[in-house]
Amino acid sequence: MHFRWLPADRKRACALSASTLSLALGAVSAAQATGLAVYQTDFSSGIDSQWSAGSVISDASLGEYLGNFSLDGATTLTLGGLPSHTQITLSFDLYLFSTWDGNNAVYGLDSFSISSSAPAIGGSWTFTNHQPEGQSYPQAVPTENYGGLGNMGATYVYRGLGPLGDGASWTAAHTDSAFSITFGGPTTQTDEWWGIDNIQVTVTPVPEPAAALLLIAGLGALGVAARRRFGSAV
Ligand SMILES: [Ca+2]
Ligand SMILES: [Ca+2]
Repeated sequence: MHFRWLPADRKRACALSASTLSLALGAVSAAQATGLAVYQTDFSSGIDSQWSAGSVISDASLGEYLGNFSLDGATTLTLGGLPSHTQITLSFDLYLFSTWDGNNAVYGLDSFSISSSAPAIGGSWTFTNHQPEGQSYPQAVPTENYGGLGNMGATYVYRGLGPLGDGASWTAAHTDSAFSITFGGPTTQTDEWWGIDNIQVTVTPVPEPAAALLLIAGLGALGVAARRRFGSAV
């Protein structure tokens, strides 16, 4: 920012005002952007009462996770009393066991789905853990992708099963004080199984009224200071 047409004292005042304003706005936008964790578990302490089904499985390489669900199994996490918020974000890991057959018409479809009270967080996809069978994920069936490990029967670990691929999370506009998410659901097959782990739900809080009032008060104080410094011309 340049103030070369102003006297030196006004340059300092404007620079101070601009930096103070940007700090105030920055504080509000940071509060808006920061996610507030409302639920998280790695199942190392067992299963919480918010889950409708599942057992904690202890695996030598995966540690504790919630499982084992057959292809047509399901479990629902229900959260209530969420603080006022504008967005909700979900992240979780998915473990696939046995021989998932993806889009194979004979041994499939082997699919996994999620559905939630935030419609934008949901979907159904096929998975395979061996080629040459194709899977739809991260697209919808019947899209063919070949992301299998090439090792039939290998445990397929998705660290962050997101809408656009591995290593991602789900975010949706959401304001309700309750949120529920169902993992799994009806399928035509039952002969593979899966588990989930490292569940995290965060919300983007509505800016506190106090923060907004503080910003307005700060802007008012800046205006008073400017009038005192520059006289009544403003
Ligand atoms: Ca775990
Ligand atoms: Ca199968």
